[in-house]
Amino acid sequence: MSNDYSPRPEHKFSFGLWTVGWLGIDPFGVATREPMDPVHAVERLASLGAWGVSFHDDDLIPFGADDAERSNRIAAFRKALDASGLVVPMATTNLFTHPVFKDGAFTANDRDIRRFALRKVLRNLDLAAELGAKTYVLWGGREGSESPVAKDVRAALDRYAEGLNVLCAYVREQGYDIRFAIEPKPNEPRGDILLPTIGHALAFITELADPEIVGLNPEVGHEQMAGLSVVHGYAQALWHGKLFHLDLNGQTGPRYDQDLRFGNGDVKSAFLLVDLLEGAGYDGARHFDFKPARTEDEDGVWAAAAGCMKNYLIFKERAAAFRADPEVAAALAATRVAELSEPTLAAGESLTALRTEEFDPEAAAKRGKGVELLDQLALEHLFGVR
Ligand code: GLT
Ligand code: MN
Ligand code: MN
Repeated sequence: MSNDYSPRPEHKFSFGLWTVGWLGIDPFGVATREPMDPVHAVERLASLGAWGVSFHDDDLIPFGADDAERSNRIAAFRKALDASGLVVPMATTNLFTHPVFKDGAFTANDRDIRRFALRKVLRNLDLAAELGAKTYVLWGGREGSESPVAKDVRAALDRYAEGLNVLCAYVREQGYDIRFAIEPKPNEPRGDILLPTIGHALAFITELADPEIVGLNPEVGHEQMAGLSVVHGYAQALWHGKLFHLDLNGQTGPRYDQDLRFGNGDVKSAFLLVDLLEGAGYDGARHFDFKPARTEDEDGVWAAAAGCMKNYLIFKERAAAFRADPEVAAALAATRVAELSEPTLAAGESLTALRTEEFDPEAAAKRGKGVELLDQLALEHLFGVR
């Protein structure tokens, strides 16, 4: 087992400013930490071995700031990026904190609020392009309802699609090298959020005017909040060519959005997700969207950020060991995993050949599938005992 789990820029680890900068405010308590200067966050992330930093407009420029303050903040951030070598792979818009968005942004019933939301995104898209971001995330946390009586869901989806169509057309018109990534979440802060899962979002994208530049930013914990398999969900996003970006974190089953450090929570899913991403050659950002526990001071924040990256590298090394183990190869062969890649019909084969084939279902039904042994080997590699 190798012991070099030191993160380096080529690993493409990135963090949202809002993650390490989370103040620890929750529905029951006030902040437990001081606000963090984005410049400080950039410096510390770079020194830990991260590659990138992402931001919401309001993480960088306080809501309502005047033009002078806006330029100063952007200039300081840019200077820190240049000095540290950190890049901005992704940016996004805060369409959820200010009370104006309490009934949604792109899908607010009030048309003037929807128009304001679009203006806010357009403005930050210009900044994202200026800072070199290639992905623009859309997390519609406030797009939803507590009562479907007060929200015409079909009209809301029309307006959601309209908003995305406007943004795609703008990006094309400006010649920006930016793609959009929708982040699904089933609930919280709304009782029910629109586009609640990877599957809903994938279906929605097919109805857009320019589906090519719209994909997904799935978050580990959000799929688990919906009680779904993270590995199945990410694999399907990959299959559709829509895994544009991702949010790595931890969650323990369906409950409130825990945003645990990556590796905490459902360890097995985290390990198998890294195995999937590395095996599929995913080459985008390994972006962490987590909240350092409210119990922590700033040292704890950096311990958590370092832990996210280290855990990813441990899982990556464990997955490589699992894949290289001859006993695993034999177990995989016994479960016929590779056989699934063989088309069910041979090229040009007639249905007559299929329909007249000899087959003994009783004998086939008796075959054991060898899953328990294979899964046990995966766990032993994860535990580090092989
Ligand atoms: C917010 C949310 C996240 C989203 C971010 C993007 S902000 O913290 O909980 O899941 O990824 O807007
Ligand atoms: Mn979350
Ligand atoms: Mn997220």
